[in-house]
Amino acid sequence: MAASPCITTQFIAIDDTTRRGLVVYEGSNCKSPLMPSMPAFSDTPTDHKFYTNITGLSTKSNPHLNPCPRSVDKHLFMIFGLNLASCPQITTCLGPFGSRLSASMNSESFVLPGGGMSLLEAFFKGASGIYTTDFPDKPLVEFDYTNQSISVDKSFFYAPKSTKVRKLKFNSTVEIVLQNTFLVGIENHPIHIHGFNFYVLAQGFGNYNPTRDEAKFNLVNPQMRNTIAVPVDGWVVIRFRANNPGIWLVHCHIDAHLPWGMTMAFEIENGSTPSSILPPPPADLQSVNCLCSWSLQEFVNQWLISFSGYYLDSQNDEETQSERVKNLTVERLCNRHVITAVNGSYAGPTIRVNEGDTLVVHVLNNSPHNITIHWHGIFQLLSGWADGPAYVTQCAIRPKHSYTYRFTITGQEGTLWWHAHSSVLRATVYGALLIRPR
Ligand SMILES: [Cu+2]
Repeated sequence: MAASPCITTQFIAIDDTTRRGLVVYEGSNCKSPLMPSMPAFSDTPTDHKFYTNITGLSTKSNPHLNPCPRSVDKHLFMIFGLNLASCPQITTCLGPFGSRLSASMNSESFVLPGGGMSLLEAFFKGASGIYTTDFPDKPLVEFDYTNQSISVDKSFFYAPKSTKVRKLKFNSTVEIVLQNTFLVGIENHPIHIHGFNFYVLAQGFGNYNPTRDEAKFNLVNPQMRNTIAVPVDGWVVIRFRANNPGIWLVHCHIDAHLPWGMTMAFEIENGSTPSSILPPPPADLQSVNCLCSWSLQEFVNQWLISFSGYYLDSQNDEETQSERVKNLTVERLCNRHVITAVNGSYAGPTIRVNEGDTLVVHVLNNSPHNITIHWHGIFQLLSGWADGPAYVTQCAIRPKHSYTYRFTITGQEGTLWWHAHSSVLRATVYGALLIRPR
């Protein structure tokens, strides 16, 4: 088995070594296995062929499967790409034209809220001034999204900074065209939706064309995902049911692109029955940092401590996990780094649960950074307070403070992961979350 990275951007250095592993069966006398021929790092057609050939499980092999919605209440069209932002005074910025890199969805560059509370707290309290609900259903201006010349067209460089969300009715069915663009940078973007799995109906290249491309929809056994890599020069159509009230972040999962603004959020309204209304927050929500401050300096400092190694001392308990997040000095390849890790380990502890379990995780922040933990791919039905993205569903846990994540894992099983969702700390603060059948 051999593995190499798949990367489409041309502007950053990558570790381009090939990893090889050898499995030797008992009784085998093969001494010199053949090295498979590997695709180029940016071989999008091969990558695309692999991903689009995956189909979903049948209801027989997945007892939790809800059928793909056949009708659509709300159609959205989202474009995304990189942008530039002006450089603050007395600062040197290393982006093109001396500017700072930025990013957007539908030409809105998302900023995390100030104002003393998270988006979810503002939703719960009906507070105004934290966010607005006018995220556009489609790009305000239509253009040739996958025409390479737009990457150098200055009229597309800048996107306004805003905290705009899109309201959705409880239980409505939503279809989204995710359209990649050639804005400033040319790159594959893995788009993640918090709180939901979605069906992938079709994927393709160029600009999405409903007349031509709806015929390609797989409504029989589509892939079900929580994150989809939208290829360079390509698009993906997804569908899901908005059956969970609260605020759910949608963002590119490349570490830098989220804080640059390739982000939006859904506000899913409460339903009309007690079982479809977001419950009040847990009591310890107030112990976290509700100044909601967010600065680029924090981002830059934390970037510098990322990408290193660790040490593990897991205290696995199937029902209650205690995570102690702190900084460690580690040595890898003769270099010494300070990194942030959980329970002294890299990767962090594996959490094993059964479907239907309630998981309780106490996070004690002994690191010098604000931190939160996200449970990637967990539906968080009526437990949005435990979802974790900083300043979205909670304010960050300050150094020397704690917060308890408590949620019931309902209707899903398989291998997921947990990771920090504050700044770029997920580069070292993460681990596996294994959900076994009940
Ligand atoms: Cu991205």
